[in-house]
Amino acid sequence: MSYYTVSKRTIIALALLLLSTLTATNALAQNRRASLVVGEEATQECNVSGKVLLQTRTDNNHGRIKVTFKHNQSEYIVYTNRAGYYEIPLKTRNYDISAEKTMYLRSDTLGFHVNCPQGDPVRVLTTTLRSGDSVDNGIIDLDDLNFITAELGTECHFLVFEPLADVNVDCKINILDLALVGGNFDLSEPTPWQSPLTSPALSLRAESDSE
Ligand SMILES: [Ca+2]
Ligand SMILES: [Ca+2]
Repeated sequence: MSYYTVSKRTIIALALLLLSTLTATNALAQNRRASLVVGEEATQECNVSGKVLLQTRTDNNHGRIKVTFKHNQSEYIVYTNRAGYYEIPLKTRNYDISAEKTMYLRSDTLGFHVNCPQGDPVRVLTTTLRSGDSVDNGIIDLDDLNFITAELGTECHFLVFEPLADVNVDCKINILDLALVGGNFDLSEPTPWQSPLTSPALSLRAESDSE
């Protein structure tokens, strides 16, 4: 009888000890999983890349275009290379994106979600900036037409030449520049960003290398 009692107590004690050990282990594992998830979200980062085109420019010399990714009060700025390509490391977040350059209307897209996936780290974001804002005030209107009209007939080898009036950057200020302003007349910034495209990194790099 005594042997049975001791054994029963021992079994109960062992069971309680085992239960508390399992509970503690499970809690520890849960805490570890939680901290891993938080840590992963905080450090997920990938290269976001794309191209900004300038309307009417076909010479592959787009100059450096400013692209800004904004998240809350933080701004992440990158400049394109002269062919219009950019690449910037960003974390998984929502961003308001702007592309801007003098003489062109700014292009915006709001709340774009950058989600850095495993094994496919690059997203391709492309837009085209509208030309004709020679009087650089964010709207294409009569002021721009008058500004260009005053420079008609001049070419860039003249002693006096106003590059801001040369909308298509062909070294001549003529009817083509006026026509481009006419085509965008009354547009104002921001113009919408083109639908963001998602594509593997290889597509962008292949396109870039071919130019
Ligand atoms: Ca203007
Ligand atoms: Ca021109």
